[in-house]
This record gives sequence, C-alpha cells and structure tokens, in this order.
Amino acid sequence: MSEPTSPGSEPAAETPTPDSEAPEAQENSAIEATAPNAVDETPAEDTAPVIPAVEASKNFGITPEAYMLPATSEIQLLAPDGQPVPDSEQGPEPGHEYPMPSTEQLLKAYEKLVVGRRINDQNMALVRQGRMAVYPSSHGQEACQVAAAMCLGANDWLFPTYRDSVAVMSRGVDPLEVMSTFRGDWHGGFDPREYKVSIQATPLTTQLLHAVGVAHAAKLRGEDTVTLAMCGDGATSEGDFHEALNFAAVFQLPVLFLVQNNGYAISVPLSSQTHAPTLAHKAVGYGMAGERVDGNDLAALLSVLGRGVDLCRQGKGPLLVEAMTYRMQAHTNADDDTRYRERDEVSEWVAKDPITRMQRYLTDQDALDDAASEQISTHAEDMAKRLREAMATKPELDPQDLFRHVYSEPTTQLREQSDLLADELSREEA
Ligand SMILES: Cc1ncc(C[n+]2csc(CCOP(=O)(O)OP(=O)(O)O)c2C)c(N)n1
Ligand SMILES: [Mg+2]
Repeated sequence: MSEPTSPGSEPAAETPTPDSEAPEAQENSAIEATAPNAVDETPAEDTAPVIPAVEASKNFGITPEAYMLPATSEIQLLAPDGQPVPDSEQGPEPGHEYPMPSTEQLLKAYEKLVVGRRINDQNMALVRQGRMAVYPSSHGQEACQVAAAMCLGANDWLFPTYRDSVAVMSRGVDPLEVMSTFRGDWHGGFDPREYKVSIQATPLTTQLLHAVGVAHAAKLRGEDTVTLAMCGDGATSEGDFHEALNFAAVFQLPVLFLVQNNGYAISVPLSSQTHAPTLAHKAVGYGMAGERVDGNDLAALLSVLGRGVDLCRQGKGPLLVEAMTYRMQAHTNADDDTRYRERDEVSEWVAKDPITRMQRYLTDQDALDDAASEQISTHAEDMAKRLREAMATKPELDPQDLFRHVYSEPTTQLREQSDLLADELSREEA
C-alpha cells in the first residue's frame, strides 16, 4: 500500500514507462506542459496545512484540544440562590473564563425574562380556552431564549424552533405576530426579513441548515452577518444536525449552534437519545469548539453566547453551545408529562428557576427595588392583556388564502382546487 501524500510533502519521483518514449505520448506530454492547467512539477513549498482549531487555540494560549473540548463542568456565573460563583469554586480553565455581564445588560435581560414568562402563562390559558391551537411551552427555558436574542447584532439572523417564542419576542417581534402562528390562522405572523428572524421551524433541525446557508451566502458576499441556530437535545440525533455542523465547520462559517438540552424529546429522555459524554462534545468531531453552560443562568448564557457570536464575527466560528435546562411544563398542550416523568424531578428544577435567580442577584446589587419590580410586572401584564384581547376577537379568514403565495404564478392544479373550494363555499352560503 502506498503512503498517502500530505499537502506539504515532496512529490514522488516518476519512473519513465516504455510508453512515455512513444512519439504520441511525447506529443501529449508537450501539450500538458504548455496547457494552462498543467501540473506544476516543481517541489511544493513546505506549507503545513492550516488547522482552524489550532489557530483559534493560539488566541487563548492553550492546546487545540483544550480549545475544542467543553469545560469539564458547566459554565456558571450565578448559583441558583443568585450568589455569584467565586472563581475559586468555578475553577476556570484556560479558554473557559467568562466575565460577568454589566448590571445594566442583566436588568434589560431580566425584563425580557419576566415578559416571556407572563406571555407563556397567557398562552397556556388561551390554549385551554380554545383560542390558540397549540403552544409549546418555554417555561423554564426563558434564559436561553432571551440570551440567544440579545447576543445578536442588527445584521445577524436568528433561527428558532417552535419552542423559542420568547427568543423571537426578545428580538423585537410583537407577541401578537408571533402567536398568530400558534393560533393557526396564517402561515407565520411576521416578516422574517424585517426582524432577521426565521419562521419557527416545526420539522426538527431544518432551521440549522437554513442558518448554515445564510451564513455561507453572507461569507461569500463579504457581509458582516452571524447566524444563531437553536435546536433541542432530541434534534441532535437528526441527520440534518450532522450535515449542518459538518458543512459549517468545513467552510468555517459564522454560525453559533445553540442546543437547549431540556432533558427530553417529548417523552424520550436524553439517556435514550445519545451515548455522547455531553452534547457539547459533539462539536469536537466536526473540528469546532464546544461549550457547556448552565441554561438557567442568564448571566453565564449572555457571557458564553456573547463571546461565541464575537468569535464567529471574527471568522473563528462555527461553535456549538449546549445549555443545560429543563422544560417545566408538558411538551405541548397535546402531551401529558405525568406519564413519563416523576413530579419530584420537576420540583427539583423549581429551585433552579432562571427568573428568581436573576431577581435575587439584581436585588443584592441594589439594581432592582420594589418599585422597579412593580414597573416590570405592570409592563408584562399590559402585554398579556393586549394579547388576550386580540386573541378574543374572531380572525377574519379567507379560505382562498390557502392558495395564495404558494407560487408567484398559480399552477393549473391550484387554480382547479381554488375553483372547487369557491364553488363549494358558494353552495354552502346559498
Ligand atoms: C423531522 C421531525 N421528526 C419528528 C418530529 C416530531 N417531533 C416534534 S417535537 C419532537 C421532540 C423534539 O425534542 P427536542 O429536540 O429535545 O426539542 P424540545 O421539544 O425538547 O424543545 C419530535 C420528535 C418533527 N417535528 N420533525
Ligand atoms: Mg428536548
């Protein structure tokens, strides 16, 4: 078996074969020698291949392995009781130290948490009243979603899942527009281009490929755009997850993949989903860095995702972040979670709630007093009331909308179906 030649190795000396002496062969080799694509026979310079992880690790003065592997424990800046985690206990490893975000940024983020939780509760009530068709709860996962939206700049793109309504709202989309999707009265309530937020993907992991495509296009055009793609723990078993991460790594694209590990894919626990030591470790196989963060610690998330987006912007992406969190409610209103998880398990996570943790910290920092708390609650209540009132009105729907916007020029079949429906409706009215 011959040894494979590496890009920097000397080309092997060629032994002339009897054929190469023939006039025809000599003529051909002369053509090759003068052709524009002729193989350059001069020895290549000794250029070692550039391995992105090696280059990236130099920024931190650490080994490529230490750069790519996630920290040995979850990155945490605030303990569940709201106390800052001392550096000594956190045991920061080189390349894994993260600063505490400013109190101002945390206060802004805290307000989004409170609004997100209130809208979530409102939606659960609307579903029970039959005013909303389906709602995948984000209760417990608000910190991941607020931080994902807040770490992006104006030219960046967010690619959320069905569960990430709080991320979409935190990027500035009106809750009324977000929830019209879950009411089932329109394909999607907002213009993705206006907010640079993709529609919430229901087919698992398709949005990761879209995020990679947008990042690729931006890189080719020389645009300053980072994409952040969100998915769940279960989604990491999908083939699209592999294709998205591999393509992003091969082309060194500015994509931050955020996996919200909430422990379950509907009723399937993580232990039945993967044999990987952690989901963050999956990054290493693709040649990108992985990080694991407490997904209920808003401060840590803002810091880890903020740095991740910065690295992507500097051309040092892609990156994978696994956020350890928990879905406090059932998968959707169509699910009964008492059939597959113990109540004690759910109660354990109450103590790790992302909102009370941040509230305690901000109160201790004298950044949040009763008056400020009251103001935030009133704002959240007003938003819930507006949503409630809007959802109480019957939407005016035109069944012919089913056929509009499918193609710029409707096909013959669509026209036929549209005519059939029109005929049926006119007979119903008569
Ligand atoms: C391609 C595809 N396969 C299956 C489903 C059905 N499905 C909907 S949600 C879900 C579980 C996803 O779990 P996870 O990725 O952990 O996200 P979570 O719901 O916990 O946020 C499944 C299997 C789907 N929507 N799309
Ligand atoms: Mg999950």
